[in-house]
Formats: sequence, C-alpha cells, structure tokens
Amino acid sequence: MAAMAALRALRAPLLKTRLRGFGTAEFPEEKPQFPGASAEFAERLEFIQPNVISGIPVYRVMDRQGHILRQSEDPQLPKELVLKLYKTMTLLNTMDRILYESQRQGRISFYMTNYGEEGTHVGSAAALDDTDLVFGQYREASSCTGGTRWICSWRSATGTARTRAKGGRCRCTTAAASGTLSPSRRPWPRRSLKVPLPSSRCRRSPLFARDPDHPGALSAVGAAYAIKRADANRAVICYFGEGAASEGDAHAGFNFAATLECPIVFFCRNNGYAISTPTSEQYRGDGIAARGPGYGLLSIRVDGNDVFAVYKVTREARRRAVAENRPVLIEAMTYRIGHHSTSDDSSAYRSVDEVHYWDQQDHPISRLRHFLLRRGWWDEEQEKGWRESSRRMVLESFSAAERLPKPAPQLLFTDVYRELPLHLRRQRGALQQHLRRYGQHYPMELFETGGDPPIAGPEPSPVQP
Ligand SMILES: Cc1ncc(C[n+]2csc(CCOP(=O)(O)OP(=O)(O)O)c2C)c(N)n1
Repeated sequence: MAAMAALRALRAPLLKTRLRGFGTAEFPEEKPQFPGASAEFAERLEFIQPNVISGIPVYRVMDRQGHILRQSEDPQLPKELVLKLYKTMTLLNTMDRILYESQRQGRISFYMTNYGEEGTHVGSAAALDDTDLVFGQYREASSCTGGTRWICSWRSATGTARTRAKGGRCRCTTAAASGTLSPSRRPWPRRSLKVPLPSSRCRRSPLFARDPDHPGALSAVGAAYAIKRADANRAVICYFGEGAASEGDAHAGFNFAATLECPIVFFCRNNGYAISTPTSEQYRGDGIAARGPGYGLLSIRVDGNDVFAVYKVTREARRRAVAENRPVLIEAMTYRIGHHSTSDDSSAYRSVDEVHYWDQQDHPISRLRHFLLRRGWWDEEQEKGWRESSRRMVLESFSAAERLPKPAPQLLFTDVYRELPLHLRRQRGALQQHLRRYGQHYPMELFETGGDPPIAGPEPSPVQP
C-alpha cells in the first residue's frame, strides 16, 4: 500500500503538468512529440480547408505581347539561343503538321501533336544539361532543343513514328506498321517501347519514353537515386500530364523522391485535358503544384506559354535539385490545342471557341515572335524563309525514313525482359511458325530480317490450340 501511494505521489505532478499544459498558451513548452509531425498543439477543433493552399501564382517573365515584365527577371538569353528556341518551337509545329497529315494518309499509324505546348517542351529541354536523364511521357516525343539531346519514341502494336531533332536539324524516322529501329543501322542506338517500360537511349543523354500513366515516375526516381549515390552531378527530369498525376505511381514517386532526397525535377504539363477529362473533373485541389508541399517538394507554378519563364524555372529547379539533392515539382500551365492524339476528336467534348481562344490569344510561339520582332531579331522575311526550309527538312527526313526497311517482327519481343518469360517465348515461337507457314501472304520484303541476339532460355514450342 505504501509503495502504491508513493507511486501515485510521484505520478501526480507529472500528470498535472501534462493536463494543464495540453495545448494552452500558458504552457508553450509542451510540444507534440509524435515522430511523424512537427507542429504545435491546437486547442480548437478546426478542419483544414482545402483552399488554404490555393491560388498558387503563375510565374511569368513576358506578357502575352512579348513584353518583359520585370527587367530583374529577364533571363537575358543571348540572341542565338533565343532564335534557337524560336526555331525549335516552330520546327516542332511544322513536324506536327506533317506527321499528323501523314497519319491521316495512312503512312504512319499514330501520332500526338504538341500544338500549344511548344513553350513547355522547348523551354524546359533547353534548360537541361547534356547528361541529364529525361523521362518523357509521350507528348515530349518530338521535342528537342539546343544543348539537350532529346529523343523519344514510342511503339505500338501496329506502328510508330519516331522523330528526333537536334542542333537545328531534324531527323524523322517513321515506319508504318513497325515501330523499332535497329541499333546497328539507325541513328539511335536503342529502341523504345510503348507500354509500360521505358527503354530508349541516346548517345549521351538517355531518354526513357513511356505511355503514360505513370509508371515512369518510379523508374525516374530510381534513376535519380542512383545518380545521387554515384555523386554524378546530373539531374533527372520526369515529364507527365496532370492526368497522369492522378495515378498512384505519381504519388509514390513524389514521396520516394522526397524521402530519399533525390535530384529530380518533376515537370507536369497541365494542359487542361487528359484525353476528354477536363481538369475540373481531374482534381479538386489547386492543381498539381499544391500537392508539392504535402510531399515535401520544392514547388512552383509557371506559365507554360512563356518560354523564358519555363526556361528560368527549369534551370533553377535543375540547379537546386543537383546542388541540394532535393526534388522539385514544376507545374507548367498551358493548353492542349490539338486533339489528344490521332485517335481522338476533341470537338466531342470542348468548344471550337475555347480552342480558338488559346490559338489566337495565348500561344507560346506568337508570344516569343512578338518578343523577337520587337527586339529586331527577326522579321517577316526570315519567318517565311524558315517556315519553308524547316518544312523541307521535315519532309526530306520523313521520306528518308520511309525508305528504311521496317524492323524485324521478332523485335516485338525484345527490350522489356532480360529473360523472356515462358508465355512470350511461346508467342514468339507461334509468330515464327506462322510466318514460316504463311509468310508469302505478308509483304516480308519490306521488313528487316534477323533481329536481336538470341534471348536467353530455350525456345519452347507454341501452345497447341
Ligand atoms: C495507366 C493508364 N491509364 C490510362 C491510359 C490511357 N491514357 C492514355 S493518355 C491518357 C491521358 C493522359 O493525360 P495527361 O497525363 O493529362 O497528358 P496529356 O495527354 O494531356 O498530355 C490516358 C488516360 C494509359 N495509357 N495508362
């Protein structure tokens, strides 16, 4: 009994202190000690309103007429670089028109344009270093810009279009009803796949393209973690749309990047639509940037139609990601003027007036053109000349690509698994048998023979029906 009384006497003051100090201003020394929070106690029951973090401002450097708004924010890019940005954006636009038309003519099977998003692609790509790793979604496919090796491709069951432009030159390889490019004979040392695993590699700066939603985030974070461990002074940039940001992998990627302190820039192109789903149905918070602080990411929202702002933001994000080993989230606000892809008809879910507004009033190319004209760095004649020569460049590249043989059919089975699983080995065997038997019914002379080195594992016989 005496022992119990002593214990009670010992505990009483402690309990008293805790109760008295619980959340009151009188006892500020009492802080929550929970391992998962760094905050104060609250004494009023209050839910956090979702609009507490809302209205994150949109950083811009130029207005819609191409005026620099604040001299201190002017990136002061040299004339050559600004012209390169402009030429790349317009080249991309030309390439989109030609490839979109060629899909309509049945010369390639599928294409995705970048209309209206030229500023986000080109501004961000220009801000990267040559050796950075780029994880594109798919709409970055045909983008490129000076300094950044930029290649992206995709393959579908029936075909692919593959483009690359670099240093003002444009290469465009497409092969209807095919998809891959053999490493030995084509400019690209590796092929890439559509879903879900990325595997495209450019000479110095690998780019992984994926479709889309959003298995790339985790691979990108893994790559960034590896870079950090190797102390490689490189960054990873991972592109995705606001639609892809709804996928679980995006969230897991944000969290891993923050907790593992990875040098990665998450670049969200918020173009208003995920196929037919408008942003109003995609999320209820303040876009994608508002999610960043929740994961502990340095975050910013930028006007994606202002190529200078995109460049500046990406450059600084990249610098901080590498210097501080910390992930950064950029949300670039823009508008998808084109249909989602050649399989889509956006007139079914949005008005022509809406599209017209962005095309006429807030276009990244016209904004930069206004700037250039005002500076006296560009004129109508140069514009006409460049339009013609860039068109010729794309057309020449396109027809050169069309003359290339289509990749060997068995390449369908490569580049995902190091060792081909049984069911795919069976399918590969079935394809081989089918072509041996019925090959004369296919235009096999249009295809390359051979393929990759043999894949590990015995070739099982196809499953009998
Ligand atoms: C996991 C998964 N779900 C759905 C799709 C079908 N899909 C292809 S593109 C796309 C929309 C993606 O929109 P967004 O990420 O906003 O990029 P945007 O096309 O606007 O550039 C969808 C739903 C997919 N490819 N993968």
